[in-house]
Amino acid sequence: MRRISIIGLGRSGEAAALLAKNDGFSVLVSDSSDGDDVRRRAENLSRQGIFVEFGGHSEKILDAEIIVVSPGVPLDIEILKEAEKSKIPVISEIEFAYRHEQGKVIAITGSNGKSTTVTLVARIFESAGYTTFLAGNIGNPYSSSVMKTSPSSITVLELSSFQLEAMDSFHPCVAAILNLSPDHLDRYSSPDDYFAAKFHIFDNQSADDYAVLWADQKELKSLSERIFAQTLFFSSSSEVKYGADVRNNTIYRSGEEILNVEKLGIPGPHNLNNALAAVAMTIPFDVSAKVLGRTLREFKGIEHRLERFFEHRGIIFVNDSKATNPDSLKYALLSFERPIVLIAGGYDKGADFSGLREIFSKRVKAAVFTGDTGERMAAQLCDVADFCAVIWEFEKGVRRAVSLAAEGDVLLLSPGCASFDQFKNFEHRGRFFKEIVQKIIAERDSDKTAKIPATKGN
Ligand code: UMA
Ligand code: ADP
Repeated sequence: MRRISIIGLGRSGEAAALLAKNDGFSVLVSDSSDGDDVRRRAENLSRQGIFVEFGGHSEKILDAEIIVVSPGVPLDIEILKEAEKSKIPVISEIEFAYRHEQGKVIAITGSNGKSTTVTLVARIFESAGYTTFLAGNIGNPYSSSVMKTSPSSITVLELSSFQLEAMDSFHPCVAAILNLSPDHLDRYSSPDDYFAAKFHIFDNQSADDYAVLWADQKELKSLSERIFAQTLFFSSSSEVKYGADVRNNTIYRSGEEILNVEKLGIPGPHNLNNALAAVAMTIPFDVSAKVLGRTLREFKGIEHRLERFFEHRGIIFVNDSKATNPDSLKYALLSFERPIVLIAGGYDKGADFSGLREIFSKRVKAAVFTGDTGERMAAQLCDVADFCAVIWEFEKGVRRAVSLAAEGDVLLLSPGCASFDQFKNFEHRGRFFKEIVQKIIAERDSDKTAKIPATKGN
């Protein structure tokens, strides 16, 4: 029997194990942790005849003809070095799933805007009548949906830099890099290393395929010389012949009018770029201007991305928990005209926040820095905000920020950092933030009510 080893028993590892079992492999899954989530998944897989080890990676992994790695597993761990010595091929979960793909793949990467753009692209193709699957970094492992694909289906894949490592035959017919800014410096030795992982998205493309790039970013424009596919550009500041641009405040697709910018359902300059990227990606397919325009109007974005979830006494409350690097925080600050009371900070990925000084001085009325990066962010930014506080504990930080907001302000959670110092993930942080805000407001309102003397009845 053919043997396969899978490293990491998170969402990707579990899905890859089931796919491999379905292929007829004898499957071993190995996880370095022995936490509750791993044990729960291990129980599920064991019931289906899949062998699982946890609490460490043993040499048993090497008794396989192929090793599949989950995205969160760095490729330089000891057991993978052993695998390399033994010449056992190591591939990513995405590459493994792709080997089962029956239809076309649109793959999207970039430092920011991936989830918003893949969701929008999937909506557009669904509206145009295509059988569409949405998978990858967005949270649905590709291995879970790939067996449902058919020659006429389209899979829209969100790919992180981690997922683009250890690729081999992966070949999307449309591949896009939305933008590049430094991130994940806890895993990569330099921004260039991280960018290089992203460039793998174009590796297997040929002249029949399409590469979609942001024309306004110099590094991406110059990349087009190294691409074999046909290039489609998108730009909000200059005209492009093939691709998507803005003319007279209207979105165009290769010269064809699509929608007035004011009617776009998602706010902010960054979301205009995401929408333009999505428009460019429809060029190789049969998607009418009418369907495209309607979907761009109706799509209102996704949870935890500049999500206006509440308005109270003239203060707008916004949850941007998915802002996990300095660039996404910058765009959040650019998206509001009102004074901003900001809650930022979180898990330390080694990012540098000094590039935000100018925008801070213009837009931030008060900043509360929380979590592991709080002190460092404060050292880089406090002197340019009107008011600044450092409070490690998230809930206490939110309470302080709410006390600083007044009518006409935006109270914005846009951490600029990952969440793992105090939360399971960015969704957990965003949901907690929304709950705690409602609780604080309810407490304040009931306090005020208690202080109003009861009116005398007659
Ligand atoms: N593990 C090992 N050995 C190691 C390191 C980790 O066994 O050396 C184990 C951990 O103990 C854990 C498991 O690996 O049990 C976790 O694997 P994973 O981190 O790959 O997590 P998954 O649940 O499979 O989720 C992954 C993506 N996670 C990461 O890239 C960190 C999810 O992206 C993705 O949605 C999912 O696959 C489905 O494709 C999340 C993410 O944070 C949202 N992505 C980063 C981001 O967006 O910034 C890149
Ligand atoms: P990703 O999946 O790449 O993390 P998301 O769509 O989830 O992207 O958005 C993550 C964060 O980045 C949010 O705070 C969002 O407001 C911001 N953002 C979205 N699109 C862009 C963009 N094109 N450029 C910069 N920031 C962006």
